[in-house]
Amino acid sequence: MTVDGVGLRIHPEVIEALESDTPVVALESTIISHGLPRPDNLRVAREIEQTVRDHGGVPATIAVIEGKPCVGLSDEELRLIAESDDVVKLGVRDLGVAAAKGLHGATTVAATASLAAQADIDVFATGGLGGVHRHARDSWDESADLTALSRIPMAVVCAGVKSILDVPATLERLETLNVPVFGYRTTQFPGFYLADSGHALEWSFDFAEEIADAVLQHWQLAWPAVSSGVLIANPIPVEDQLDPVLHDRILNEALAAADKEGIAGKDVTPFLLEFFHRETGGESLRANVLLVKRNAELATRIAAEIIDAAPNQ
Ligand code: PSU
Ligand code: MN
Repeated sequence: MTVDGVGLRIHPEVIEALESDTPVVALESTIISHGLPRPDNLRVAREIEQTVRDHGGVPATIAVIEGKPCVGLSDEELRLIAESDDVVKLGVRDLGVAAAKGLHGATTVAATASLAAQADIDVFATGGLGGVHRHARDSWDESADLTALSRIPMAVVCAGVKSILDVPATLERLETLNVPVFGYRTTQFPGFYLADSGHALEWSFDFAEEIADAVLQHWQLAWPAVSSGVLIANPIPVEDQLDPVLHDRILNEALAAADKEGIAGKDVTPFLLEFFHRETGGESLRANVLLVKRNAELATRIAAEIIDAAPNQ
């Protein structure tokens, strides 16, 4: 049912899609294991995959199974990532350790983009990107998602970054790292649960075709000086966003709780996400599911346009 590549297992459906110019969209697995609450996470993971299929694409959810980086998972593997307590969160630097120790692992945006690029996938859909944490001046806590995107030519569709982060600092770092940020039908950087983070973007596009064109031109013109990714920011519609008053209250409580409990390192993001899901009584989950599916749809359309513009490149 699956094929072994060099160090990577690529699902035959994904190989076939890549060979036949069918849009392939990479999906991360940390959102399943550490970003969404059980038991909804498995259902949501399946729905995200189905969204890609509904728009004519093939999903490639990426994770590490018994030490093997896998691009495209069986339903049984998706269930393992969603339900097992033995799934560790893996950044790029953890991939070698996980392989050597034969661990099961869920990949962050950084690790997913890295493995997707090795499989020749160009487009990746997620919910929120990691970024610069608040008080990073003291903690030095900046997600490796940012440096990964500075080196991996991947078009990443997200709904911004969560307000648990320092949003303007994250945007500044993306500039330094040569990662362009495009707003899809918005001139404002989205705030994940909220349509608008309050920070303006320089570039906005209204059509997937234009985004694909700009992405391909970026990869042509920036190379070989840089081979960076592109961030496409797709806001949740205002009518579907989390109530801003509820959002601000929970955010302050979450940050205070993390501080009080001394949460540090890779545990910070999962802690804050879980706090939100628990304390908003399902509202944050509703918004999260909606925005990830919208991102999966847009990513599939961009992947199709990239193929139209540069078939079998
Ligand atoms: N932000 C979200 N949901 C998530 C994550 C971030 O809104 O699930 C996950 C992603 O996998 C992201 C990772 O790559 O957290 C970033 O973790 P860290 O801050 O430890 O780099
Ligand atoms: Mn961190």
